[in-house]
Amino acid sequence: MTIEKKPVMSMSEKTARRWIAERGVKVEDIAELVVYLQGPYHPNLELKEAIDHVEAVLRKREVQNAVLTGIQLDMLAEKEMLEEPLLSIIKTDEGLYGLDETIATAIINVYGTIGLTSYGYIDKQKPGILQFLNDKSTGQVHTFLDDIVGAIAAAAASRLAHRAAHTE
Ligand SMILES: [Ca+2]
Repeated sequence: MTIEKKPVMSMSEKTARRWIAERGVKVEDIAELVVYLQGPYHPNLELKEAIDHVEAVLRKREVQNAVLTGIQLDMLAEKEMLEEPLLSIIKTDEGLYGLDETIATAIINVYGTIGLTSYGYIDKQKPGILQFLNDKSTGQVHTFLDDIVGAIAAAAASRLAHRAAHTE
């Protein structure tokens, strides 16, 4: 009898990955942001390598906690299941709220503060999937998810840059 050994994915990781997908974001979309950030420094960077770094970021418990918390609040706001004044603040993505960015910072900090610059940069440029998440005309609420996606990309970019610096 052979015992098949598979890496066990925790409930947190499974749910975080499922929710990200259900909210319209693919791992490839986040990896494309990593290529956007690191492409200028690593011209041979392929999407597949960027995907590996995104996957590694998603395996971190701190990241899963941030994803679960942020997306949960987005979903509850979308279903109008939060109480005022928080409902309006999150639904309208009020500029001075700021806790969406605080949660994103928790993700970036897993790989040190170096990711902050990248996060700030794509948050301004809003390339690719970030543009979709900021499109208010869909009726969906992505107040937390846009920052979470940007932060996962920035963290994956930091990880990639760090690895590259140690192998070149
Ligand atoms: Ca936001």
